[in-house]
Amino acid sequence: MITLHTFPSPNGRKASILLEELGLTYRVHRVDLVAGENKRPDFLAISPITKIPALVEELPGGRSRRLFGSGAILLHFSERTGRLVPDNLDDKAEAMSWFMLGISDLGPTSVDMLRFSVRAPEKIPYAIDLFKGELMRCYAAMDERLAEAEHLANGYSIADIACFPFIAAAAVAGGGLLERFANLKRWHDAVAARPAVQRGMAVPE
Ligand SMILES: N[C@@H](CCC(=O)N[C@@H](CS)C(=O)NCC(=O)O)C(=O)O
Repeated sequence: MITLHTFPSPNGRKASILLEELGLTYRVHRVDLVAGENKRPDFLAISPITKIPALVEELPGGRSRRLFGSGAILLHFSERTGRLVPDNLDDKAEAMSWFMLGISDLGPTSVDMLRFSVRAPEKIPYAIDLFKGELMRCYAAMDERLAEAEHLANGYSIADIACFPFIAAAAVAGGGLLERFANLKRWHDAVAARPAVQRGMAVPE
């Protein structure tokens, strides 16, 4: 059995979308980040950085395996099942490149943009302009790629899952993002229509 420790956020939803796409049975433990549940010793033992998503897999013989971070979770299960990642080395290289853009550029930059433009007590124009510019670079790169390809790699893969929740969050936040990037909108709407994505986006309820 798999227990997913998560919270309603884009990083958490990458993990739940993946588990739904793979049809794996899992239970959900909602970690209340607002109440600081992520700082408790039992959660620290699963996620040393005290961030969700994290996951525990019970294995035969009473053993268990932990995984923390959306990137590690996506890579582990795609490798274990041989699904959601292309076999062909050229296609896999493309998939890994977009996967890493989602994990190391789009995700952190989206969070930093929110922090500096909304949450910061003092609005620092340099920081807001910097993260806005970086975010536009991510959106423009994805939009250009999606002008020539249906998905970020050749076929739906963990690259799409690594990026989708942050694009969905930006779409919900407004600001006309999807109106400015037509290919990104077409891709967003197609991914959002997948039943497994809809189930994963609703976790935790
Ligand atoms: N690199 C991690 C980042 C995870 C992350 O930032 N999680 C946030 C919620 S989206 C969190 O747990 N924040 C709690 C905290 O910072 O204390 C990933 O890709 O999963």
